[in-house]
Amino acid sequence: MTPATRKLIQDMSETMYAAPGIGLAATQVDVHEQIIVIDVSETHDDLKVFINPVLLQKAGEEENEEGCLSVPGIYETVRRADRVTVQAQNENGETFQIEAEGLLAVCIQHEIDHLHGKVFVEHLSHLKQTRIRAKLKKQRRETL
Ligand code: K2U
Ligand code: ZN
Repeated sequence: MTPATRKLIQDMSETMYAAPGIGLAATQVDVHEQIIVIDVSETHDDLKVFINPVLLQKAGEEENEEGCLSVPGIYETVRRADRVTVQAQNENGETFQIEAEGLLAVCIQHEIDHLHGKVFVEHLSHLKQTRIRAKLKKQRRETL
């Protein structure tokens, strides 16, 4: 773990807590490294760091209302697996595996999507995506 990566993780977790959010991917802060940070705890003191995360298994299905720091103001229901097994390295470079369910499973899938350049709106119907593009365009016009 280089000092630069340690600093990146520090910055990412601060950005996530300040948003406030429950997850953040390095690509969202314009750093193209396979790193995500997640904290779904009520007390915001259970930070999980996943380096080079890989989804080994997905099971079940659940729908959740999702938002995203990269597409502010858009909230839509997204269907995802409700249990996942993910393998990653931690801050000490050790490889670990965890089985997650519920909101943690949703967040892991949401953040790994970001690492692959995907945002949650791409899981929606084309009709909804068209409406969202129009809404974002209108938002941009209004803020200009
Ligand atoms: O990656 C991001 O954009 C951060 C999201 C992660 C996220 C969105 C939807 C569902 C799970 C994770 C932000 O944390 S959005 C804020 C938020 C806060 C509490 C619950 C859900 C979303
Ligand atoms: Zn997001």
